[in-house]
Amino acid sequence: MSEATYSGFVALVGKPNVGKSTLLNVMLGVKAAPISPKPQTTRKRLRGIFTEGNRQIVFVDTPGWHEAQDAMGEYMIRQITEAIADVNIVLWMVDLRHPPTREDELVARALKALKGQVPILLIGNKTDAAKRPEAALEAYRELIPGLETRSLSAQDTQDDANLREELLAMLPVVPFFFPEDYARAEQTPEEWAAEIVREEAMRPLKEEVPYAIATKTEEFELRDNDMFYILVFIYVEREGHRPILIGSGGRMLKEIGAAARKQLEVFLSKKVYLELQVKVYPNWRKDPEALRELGYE
Ligand SMILES: Nc1nc2c(ncn2[C@@H]2O[C@H](COP(=O)(O)OP(=O)(O)OP(=O)(O)O)[C@@H](O)[C@H]2O)c(=O)[nH]1
Ligand SMILES: [Mg+2]
Repeated sequence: MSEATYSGFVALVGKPNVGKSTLLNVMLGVKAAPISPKPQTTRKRLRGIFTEGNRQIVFVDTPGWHEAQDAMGEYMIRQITEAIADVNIVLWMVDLRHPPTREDELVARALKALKGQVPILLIGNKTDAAKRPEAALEAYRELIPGLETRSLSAQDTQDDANLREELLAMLPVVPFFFPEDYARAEQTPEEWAAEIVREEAMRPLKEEVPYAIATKTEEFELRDNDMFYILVFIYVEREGHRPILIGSGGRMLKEIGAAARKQLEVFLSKKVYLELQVKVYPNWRKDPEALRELGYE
């Protein structure tokens, strides 16, 4: 007799930079999503699959909720609203280092419409760095009264394991959505490589340049010498961004490449030859057609 299976979708939602992708990665035990100290790192929703025995959680990481300024922003908001349309549990993540901001209020307004239809758990994150976490959590709680709340540090694997146990216990009896041995994130190696390059490129860049970047993997192959050859194009919005990204004597681009290659080699367990090429795609963020070409469709 086959055993019953428990399974469901859990969306990670909240304003930019609260730690949604950090939580996803720790929950999965692999680096699936890019993370950075800058807001609006995640641009696409990403499903991550955790399977243990007869229970499976499909986590859905989403971009940070903000007021869209251009076609890229509108795409990101659509990614969130589509992601939460059909999930079993919504985790609303907030940053306990400070009380709610206008962006948290924006998220709360949108989530209020879901109340009663789907369980929403308010997750207060970054307890490790918060001065007055209880007071902050109380202020967030007032935005949508009556929610269940948890406080944690997403960087703490034990905190995450505790939350995962709770979530596993909340799942309905349904067949698994993904095979037991399915990869932990629903993403091609090409997509992942492009995201890792974008993560590493965002790190040293300042002001609007990190947001003017898009990355796309053009080649990804295992060659005869048992090394992966990976070619990634980095698109910028203006000719003036090109020298900023390349850096004096090519130093910045070299450092971005070295850091990304290191991550790719860990993931692929093989040597990687990573080539980066910088391209200009004027005003791509404002152009829906350009977004599609760059993989945001
Ligand atoms: N101190 C502390 N920092 C954290 C914690 N969780 C995440 N961070 C940091 O917060 C920053 C943002 O983390 P992300 O996981 O990229 O946040 P996000 O919510 O996915 O951000 P967007 O994709 O931009 O919406 C990074 O610098 C993380 O290292 C935590 O528990 N404690
Ligand atoms: Mg993110």
